[in-house]
Amino acid sequence: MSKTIPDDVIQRAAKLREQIAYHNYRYYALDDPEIPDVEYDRLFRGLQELEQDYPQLVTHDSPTQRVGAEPLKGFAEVRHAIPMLSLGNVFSEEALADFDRRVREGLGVEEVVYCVEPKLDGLAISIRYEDGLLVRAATRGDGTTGEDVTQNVRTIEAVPLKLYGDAYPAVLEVRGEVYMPRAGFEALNARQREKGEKTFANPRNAAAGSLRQLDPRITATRPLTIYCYGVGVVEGTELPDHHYAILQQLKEWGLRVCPEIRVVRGMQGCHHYYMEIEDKRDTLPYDIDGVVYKVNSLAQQRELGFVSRAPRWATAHKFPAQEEMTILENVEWQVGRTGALTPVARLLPVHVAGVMVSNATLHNPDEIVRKGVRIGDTVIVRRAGDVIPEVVSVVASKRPPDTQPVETPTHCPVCGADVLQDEGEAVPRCTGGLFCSAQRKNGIKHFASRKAMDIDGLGDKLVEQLVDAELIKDVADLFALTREQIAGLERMGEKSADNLVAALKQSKSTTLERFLYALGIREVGESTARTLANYFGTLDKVEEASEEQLIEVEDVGPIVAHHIHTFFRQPHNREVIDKLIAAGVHWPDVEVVQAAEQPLAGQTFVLTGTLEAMPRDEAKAKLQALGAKVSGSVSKKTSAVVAGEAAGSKLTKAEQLGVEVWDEKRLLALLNEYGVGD
Ligand code: 9MJ
Repeated sequence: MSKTIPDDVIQRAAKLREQIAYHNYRYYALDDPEIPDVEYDRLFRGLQELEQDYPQLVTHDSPTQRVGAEPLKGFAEVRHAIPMLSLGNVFSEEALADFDRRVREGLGVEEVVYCVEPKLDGLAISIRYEDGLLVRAATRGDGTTGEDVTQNVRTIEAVPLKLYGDAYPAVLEVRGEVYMPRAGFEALNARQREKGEKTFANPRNAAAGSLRQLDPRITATRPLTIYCYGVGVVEGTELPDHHYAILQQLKEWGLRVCPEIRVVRGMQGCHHYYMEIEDKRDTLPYDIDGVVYKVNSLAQQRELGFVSRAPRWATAHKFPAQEEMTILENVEWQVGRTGALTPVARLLPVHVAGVMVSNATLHNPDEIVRKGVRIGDTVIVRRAGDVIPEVVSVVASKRPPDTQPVETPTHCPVCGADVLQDEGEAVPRCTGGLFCSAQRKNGIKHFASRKAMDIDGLGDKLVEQLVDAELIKDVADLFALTREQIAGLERMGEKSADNLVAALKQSKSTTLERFLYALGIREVGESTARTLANYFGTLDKVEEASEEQLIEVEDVGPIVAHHIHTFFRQPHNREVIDKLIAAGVHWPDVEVVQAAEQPLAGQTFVLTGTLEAMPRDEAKAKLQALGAKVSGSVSKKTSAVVAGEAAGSKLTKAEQLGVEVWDEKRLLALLNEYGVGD
């Protein structure tokens, strides 16, 4: 016997569902949450508790009922009443011009207005709502028939089980892309690795594998989400007559639509958009493989019609492929500044996104095992943006019979010292220390680099020549170099020797944070070096600090503290530091400002565009000195975006999110207020 439900409980449950629906709408559709996550969780748990006490309250569309069903034996087929389209492709500006010309000629107009969208790299899906309730979700399949993945799609929190509001059509099929954001993908792979389970080669495969699970409880643990970009069957209500307006309408019903979607004029507008998105590609939180152009007017879409399954009114403009196949010819081990051995794949050269690639990183021995890479294998290499190309996976079906295993060396390939891998460490290391010329060379390269001592003209090749010619053994020897010694080297003339001597002299005047960073202490990057400089103020205090004192510093944990402490306990390191100071390397002491006294503590700024008064790096350093964080991307947490000349997408994002936008004058006024303006 189930107990009767008191009226106030019914009302409370209804109220909670209404609140949860509203906050889901704010969070997913508007990307503008009104309440913190903990408050949302409280509402959700409140509803769960009521439903536990009164199971009759549970409805199929309750937000608590995402994962319910038992595993399936297989997926049923679903016929799409309106086929799911495929898109034609263009790969060049010329092909885009052809597409636009065909559209203009087909319509007999001078200029066409397009809706332009990022092309998400996920899985196309169609979700059917009847009277606002999610009744079926199907994959695209061949466009006519797909697979019924309703149980799995119900577990995606960004997909409403019930449309928001009440003005929705009796029947609505929404179409969109289910995808896995990059951060979720990385986290999923990390979890899979920990459990010793299969990892995924890229977010697309991870999304596909997650959506095609027979057990929805597994799908529910996968960080999937969705962006909607179209509709299929619609009954009972007229939708707007322009594509962009339809997408805005979908948002009103609680469906997620990509915020990068715009309306542009003509092929020029399309081309600008392509370049803007290509520029942004690496900073987007999800993978895309191009952009999509769609004629915005539905009347014009109808007029243009289809060629077989692809519409004449839309096309995809693909970015050059970031992944290609090639052969792994050998693996060599590079020795870094701290002795870390990195396996580098020597590849049969292959063009990837317009660049010839013949080397790619394999990261570390664990990754080699995880990917099952053997020498002679056909592998997939990926080159994304400015990052080093990497071997992503092996094409197992192409493995020839005579492949060789990749073995971690037992001795350093450069100096012959033992190679050891500490418990819990991902990388093996050469134990040769400064006896190893590779470690020495890389330490010196780091010391000279732009963000360290910034020694202009002292490039990697020159450091190698200097070490090989035994003109320098450590970084302090740099300052004893004479123009004659330098000019005597291959490919160096008197002029470049003079320039280098001058650059060395100039670099002696530095800052404590640069100097600390330049020392190349393990795990001490730019940001830790800055924190240490600001916290301790002088080199002596950093050198003398105990591990306990170091741990007190923000962002310094026990491991980093141990590395710093150990570094300054090595007589050799102390000697080099003394030699550097004796050679004239100097910096002003840093005025120590306690965190609480830092006037801009807790504030985050984003700098964009060109500043007139000072380079962005300098403005960044000044803001940081006052305790502010300076970030590369705009979010709702950003205190202000400082927009210089020709500011682009970050400015747009700030405007969309309602983040304060400052001009340079306002920034200077703030810096002047604290006496750091110039
Ligand atoms: C993706 N993949 O992001 C379409 N798509 O429109 C967008 N795909 C599409 N639109 C019609 N943004 C067929 C496919």
